[in-house]
Formats: sequence, structure tokens, C-alpha cells
Amino acid sequence: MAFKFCDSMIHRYRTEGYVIFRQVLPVSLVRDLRHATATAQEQARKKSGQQAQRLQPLSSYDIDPKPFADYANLAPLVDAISKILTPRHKLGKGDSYQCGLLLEPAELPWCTAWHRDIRETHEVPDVEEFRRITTDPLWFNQINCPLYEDNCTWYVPGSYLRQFDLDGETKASTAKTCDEKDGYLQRERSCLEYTQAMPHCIRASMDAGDFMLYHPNGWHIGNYLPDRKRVTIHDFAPTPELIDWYDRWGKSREAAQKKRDAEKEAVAAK
Ligand SMILES: O=C(O)CCC(=O)C(=O)O
Ligand SMILES: [Fe+2]
Repeated sequence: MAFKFCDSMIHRYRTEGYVIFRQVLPVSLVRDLRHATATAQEQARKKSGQQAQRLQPLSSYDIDPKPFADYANLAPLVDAISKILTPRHKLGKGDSYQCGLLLEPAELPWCTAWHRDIRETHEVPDVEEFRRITTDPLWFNQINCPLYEDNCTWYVPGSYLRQFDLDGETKASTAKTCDEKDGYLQRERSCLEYTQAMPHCIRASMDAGDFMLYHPNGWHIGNYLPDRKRVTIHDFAPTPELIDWYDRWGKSREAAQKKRDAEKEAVAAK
């Protein structure tokens, strides 16, 4: 069924931290995007190895930008984002050519750890400011838009609204995922068990042409199988203020790294 915006999606996003626009990309656009990304795995693996999880930004690879511009300007999508967030939130700065693609690994199942993308301990530029903005539904956002059926992403609804972790979340996220020595099937099982052990998690089961908008500082994970083809646009819809925040964060991390390097050098010189 064709996508239709519903006001309850606004409530859902604000309380749960995620919403999925089902079948919002038309078939013709999915076709063009699949065509443009036909060699994505090959290119990513050449650069980052067989287990490459993504390529980013698109502009560093040999990928036709045209269908990504069509995606970024797709009227029902632009409209839905402007209602859930604001009209000032723009997909990929208007062309989405800076976005990434999430891909399946070539050889072995694996999963990321359960995580929140940014915490106040991650050298944020201003901790007080971060505490204010991280639970603001209109500040951080992230997008997964699958071009093939995608069951990799799991999420803990509502977790972005609190900065403290529950004991069960700490326990689940710090548990062992899988053993490096495990074979294919054991890794597949261990990663699934690790993923499922997070209290109150949901699996974002998606089909080609769906679009998930989510808060990246809520608990989430990616769990990957080589035999499930994955090409999922990984993007965000920032305001100019959010772009400025990421710039400031980049500088803050650079300065912290410089400080650590200088401390190391000082110890070594003693
Ligand atoms: O693969 C996914 O859907 C999530 C990836 C992720 O959370 C990350 O790389 O930080
Ligand atoms: Fe993440």
C-alpha cells in the first residue's frame, strides 16, 4: 500500500524515538537506487576489507549521485520529515550525496555492540548543552532506508529520553557477543542471542522502500549476516545548527586527541 502520513507518527517518534515510513520510495526510485549501488559491496570491500559494514560518504566512491538527489527531494518524504521534525530539517543537506550505505559482510556473521551513538563522555563540545539537546526529539536524528529487505537494526523504544542506563541495559550491552574462534553458524547464533538479550528491544523489520527515522542516542545495534544482501541508505536530516554542532564536536575530539598525544609524548620523554 502506498505511504500515507498519519499524525500519530509524530507522537510515536517523540515517545519511542523511531518511526518507519512504510513503502515511501516508489518502485522506480528503488530500481534506480539499486542500479546506482550495484557495485557498492565490491567497492567497499576493496577499500575496507571483506567484512566492510558500510561505505561513506557516497561522493568518495564511483556511484551515480542522480537517484540520491531524487531520494533527497522526494516530496512525500520531505513532507513527512518536515512534519515529524521541522521544515528546516533537510535530508543530506539537500542532495544526500554525503550519506552512506550499510552493507552485508562478505564472510562471517557479526554484530556491533548495543550502543548509544553519542554520550556526554564522548568529548562533546559542551556537556551542559549536550545534556539539554540529547533528549530533545528535534535535535539528533538518523535514517536507515533499505533498498532490499533489512532485518539488521534493533532499537530500544523510548531509551533516548533518558541519559542514565538501566542495569539490564548495561548488562546486555557489555555481555560477550561472539568468540573470534567460532565458526559461521555459532557466530550467527551468538550474535542473535546477544542482540535479543537487550530488555524491551524491538527489531526494525523493513522492506525495500521503507524509511526509518530514529534517534541515534537511543540504544541500538546492527546484526549482520553475509547471506542477507543489504544495501541501506544511512543518512540524517540536519538543521544548520546540527551541522554546526557536529563541526564543533569534530574540533573538540581533535583537541582531546592532541592533548592525549602530548601527554603520551611527555611520559615517553621522562
Ligand atoms: O547497521 C545498523 O543498522 C546500525 C549501525 C550502527 O548503529 C552503527 O554503525 O553505529
Ligand atoms: Fe550506531
